[in-house]
Amino acid sequence: MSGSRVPAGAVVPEAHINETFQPPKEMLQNHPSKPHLANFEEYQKLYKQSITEPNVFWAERARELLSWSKDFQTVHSGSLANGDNAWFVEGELNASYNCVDRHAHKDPSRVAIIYEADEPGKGRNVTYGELLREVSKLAHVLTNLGVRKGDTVAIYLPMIPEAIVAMLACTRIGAIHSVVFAGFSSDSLRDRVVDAQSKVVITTDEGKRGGKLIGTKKIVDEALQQCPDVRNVLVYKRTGADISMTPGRDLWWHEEVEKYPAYYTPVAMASEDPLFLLYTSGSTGKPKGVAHSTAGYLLGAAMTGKYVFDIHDGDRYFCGGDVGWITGHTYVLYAPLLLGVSTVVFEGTPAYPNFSRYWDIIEEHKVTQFYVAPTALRLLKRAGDHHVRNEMKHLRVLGSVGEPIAAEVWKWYYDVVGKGRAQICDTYWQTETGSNVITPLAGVTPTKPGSASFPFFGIEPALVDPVTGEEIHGNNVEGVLAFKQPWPSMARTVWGAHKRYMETYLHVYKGYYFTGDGAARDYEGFYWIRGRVDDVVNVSGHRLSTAEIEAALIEHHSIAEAAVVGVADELTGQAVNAFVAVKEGTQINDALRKEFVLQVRRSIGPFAAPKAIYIVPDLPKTRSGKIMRRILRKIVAGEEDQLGDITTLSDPSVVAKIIDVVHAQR
Ligand code: 6R9
Repeated sequence: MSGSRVPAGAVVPEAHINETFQPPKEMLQNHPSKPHLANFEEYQKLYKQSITEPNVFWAERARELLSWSKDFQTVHSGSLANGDNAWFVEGELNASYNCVDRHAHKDPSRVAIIYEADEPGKGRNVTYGELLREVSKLAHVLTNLGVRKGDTVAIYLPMIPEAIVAMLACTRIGAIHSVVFAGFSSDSLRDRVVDAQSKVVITTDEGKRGGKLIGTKKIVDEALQQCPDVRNVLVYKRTGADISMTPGRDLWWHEEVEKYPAYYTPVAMASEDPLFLLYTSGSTGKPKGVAHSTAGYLLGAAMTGKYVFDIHDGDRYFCGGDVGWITGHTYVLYAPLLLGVSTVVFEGTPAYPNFSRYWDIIEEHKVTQFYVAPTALRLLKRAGDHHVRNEMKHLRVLGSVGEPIAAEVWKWYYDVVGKGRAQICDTYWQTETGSNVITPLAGVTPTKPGSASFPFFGIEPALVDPVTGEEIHGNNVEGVLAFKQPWPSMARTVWGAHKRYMETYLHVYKGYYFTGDGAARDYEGFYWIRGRVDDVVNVSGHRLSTAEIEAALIEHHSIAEAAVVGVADELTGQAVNAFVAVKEGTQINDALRKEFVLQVRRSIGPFAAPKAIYIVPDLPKTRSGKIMRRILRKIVAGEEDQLGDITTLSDPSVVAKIIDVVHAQR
């Protein structure tokens, strides 16, 4: 990556650099009222204030969008350099009160959750009044199990309303939820339960997704064999399967909640008390428990819900993300419920029972905002336009998240799904940022297909020269993306590893928050996210570390060494390709390759499974033993004529052998 200035158009070679879309006229005409900002100039004015007078800006929004049991005096303290940021310091509030009670008090019959089960037609609605009762009862259950303020609770649940209830019940009593995506293996679950020191795990008997059953309780049982500190497992009956219950440890959700009253007084939490942990992959080591604070995180969710997604009273918001990832935390649960609208909780997949599933849900529930990862859009685009047969005339906003969206996919989303009536919001953010950080505001910001457009309030981006660490000023430049100011919803620490937090995010370029992504700023100031500059691969919007997959492979008794690279993939964005050197005397055959794939599925989860396994005699290494993944990347991309200098390898002849293996498997 170069930090130097380049002529207009060169930084963003995409044909789309000059293709600007204004917020669709029809979106504004069909609007139930009007966007929260009058126009782009108003965004620019407010944005400027959010950077020059952040305390004034955020204090006003925090009091407007959140309900406090005790007001704050100090808006912000600390700095990026010291990693001690604190917001709304003396304030006290409760997340579940903000998401549920205040709306239930006004209108208990308003729908909070639209549950769309895996089987079409098998869902139900949960009103704010009901949600308050469900959350309260479960709060009693957790209290009775000995969960106290500051304790973590592991949640291993599929996409059902109870996942929301469980998360909110934790926040009601001041416990920290630690949701583990129900697609993770028992080993991954075990690691997270141990790292977070969770004593209680909440799960289901089974899950149901795309017509298939998932043995969630069985996976929990396996994980807990190595979690001696877990006292209780609370099991929600989803399918009624015959499962084993360990006496004294395992309890049925439905039996427990019957014991307690349907109101529980929310516990007042300090602004900076942790709200939740969410484990995410970095370029090295074990997954990190990213920790978010209460007030700052909630404010980021509410602010982006309001301004990015243009949420208004009466809206029906559908985020297709899973609560096991940050997108599900912020945009299935917190943003829509903080703003008191209805959120769709979808248990299934976009392909079951057919490729019209999303569009049918949108039509049936008159969805106003839809939010999904490009990987799903690529799949649905490929399936054919005839599956998109619904009018979906209530749609105003179509969001994209998790990976870059290619211009053709962007346009398909705009034309075929949105019929030119909805604004596309390509939202860039991360687990660590808590909420959208570079994104259009629906109804306000002009967009270009493939660009995440402009920074959200309070986000001051900098493009940094990766070599000198100097900021690159002006437009038409490219560098690594960093942020110059703290913002309320930024992660506060890595659970039990603050040093790692400092090293990963705040000490890479002192005084900046480092994203790990490369980006360009075009001649008009639009941002274009280039993808990770570290060893993180993005498969279907799921963030994986190559190091983690390599570690999983090496656990296999036949593998001597492994190197994993991300390869461009038409459907999943990137795919995992693994190169392994096996131990002497190992029989190489297809069954062995399958075993290696299984090893990763078991160790991390099915979504991390390598798409290709290449069994090679040796890996390309420098004389100091460093694996040259760059060479492997070139070979799988079919660019073996552009390998560059390989004479620094300890054994340059392995390259030709690896090329042979790759060719033979094509
Ligand atoms: C929300 C989420 C974060 C990484 C991030 C970047 C990639 C997310 C993107 C995007 C291009 C977008 N990413 N949004 N890349 N355009 N609109 O996905 O969080 O799972 O932590 O992943 O995803 O590489 O650094 P997370």
